[in-house]
Amino acid sequence: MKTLNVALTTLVLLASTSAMAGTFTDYDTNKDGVISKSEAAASESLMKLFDELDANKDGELSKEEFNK
Ligand SMILES: [Ca+2]
Ligand SMILES: [Ca+2]
Repeated sequence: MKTLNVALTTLVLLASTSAMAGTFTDYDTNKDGVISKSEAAASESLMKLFDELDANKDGELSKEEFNK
């Protein structure tokens, strides 16, 4: 059981590290090249910035919009 716990902890740490890195591909979970609002919801801080970043107001973030 101890081994399993260590493995799970490692997974959680890895997951939170990649969330914190916050790269475009991390958020674009369905890999369609844009971040939808539901994908952005994975990050509270991204969600707060979403409307600001969505320059053309189409409800999705392109890579260009995300990198601003
Ligand atoms: Ca997407
Ligand atoms: Ca947009």
